[in-house]
Amino acid sequence: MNQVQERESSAQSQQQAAGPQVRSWFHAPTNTVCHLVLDPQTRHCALVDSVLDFDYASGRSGTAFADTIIDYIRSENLQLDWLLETHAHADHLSAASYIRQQVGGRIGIGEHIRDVQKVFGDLFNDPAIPRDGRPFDKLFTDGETFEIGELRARVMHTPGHTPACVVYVVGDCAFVGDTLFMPDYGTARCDFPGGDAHRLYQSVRRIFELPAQTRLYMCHDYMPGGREPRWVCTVQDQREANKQIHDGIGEDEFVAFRSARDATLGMPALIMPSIQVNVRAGQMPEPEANGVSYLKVPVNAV
Ligand SMILES: N[C@@H](CCC(=O)N[C@@H](CS)C(=O)NCC(=O)O)C(=O)O
Ligand SMILES: [Fe+2]
Repeated sequence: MNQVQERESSAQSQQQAAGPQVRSWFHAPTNTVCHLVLDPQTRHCALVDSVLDFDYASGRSGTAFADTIIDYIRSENLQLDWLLETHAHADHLSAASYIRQQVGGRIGIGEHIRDVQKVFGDLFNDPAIPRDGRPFDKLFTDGETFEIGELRARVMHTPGHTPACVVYVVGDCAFVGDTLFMPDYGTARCDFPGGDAHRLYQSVRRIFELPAQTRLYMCHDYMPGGREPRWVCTVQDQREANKQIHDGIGEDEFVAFRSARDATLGMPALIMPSIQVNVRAGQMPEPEANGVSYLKVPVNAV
């Protein structure tokens, strides 16, 4: 479970001096990609979708993957302004709270996380799960802008995979979370609570309206056909070649495909711990009287 792979984004060499620089780390156990976006002028940066190692069988969490990124931030003397979450992930635990504790930064997520907290607070019958957006530091609205050093970032609300999903557009880069995956894999599932394939289609069409050369950074790669992990391509690449949602595919065709595929998918292995931790911005539930923190499993409720 603690296998860590680190790769520099192949697109880094293509970047212009003044624009954002991106470095990415691939977390092999959950197929998740964590991206650091950096303003080279000021050395301020933001980290998108960090991962905490977690072995469900033993209930043990680990920080090896996060520590690799923390070491990089420290060794490069970077100032981490933001820990950005594209959504409340259902397949891995966020390391945002741990990383904030180590190197600072504010944890941001889309404002509709409140709805997700309510759904899962009710499912887990846990009054300790907040419903008001705490303990996130910042809830972003659609179209809101913010700074990473001198880089301007913009938030797009892109529901479909979950109701709270957002994309972060930073200069000529966009961190698309679980909307699109690489063109040879397709799109994210829409069968989680509050998911909606029609809304995902509309969200992807909004992403496709970004300039054609915008570099899109994926949150996951499932390495179809056993190829090497890949996580960046352009809007044009997606519009031309995404096998599930390229420009030639209409909404009804996409929704029919997505619904049929979703009906075949099992739940992610880590969905139960992930949801309980991620609606708390990556914090474990408060320890009980014996000092141990517990995660629940709702029996026959999902
Ligand atoms: N087998 C994986 C499943 C991961 C999964 O369901 N990924 C979601 C994103 S959180 C997805 O959209 N998958 C798309 C698909 O497989 O079509 C696990 O257990 O973690
Ligand atoms: Fe997801």
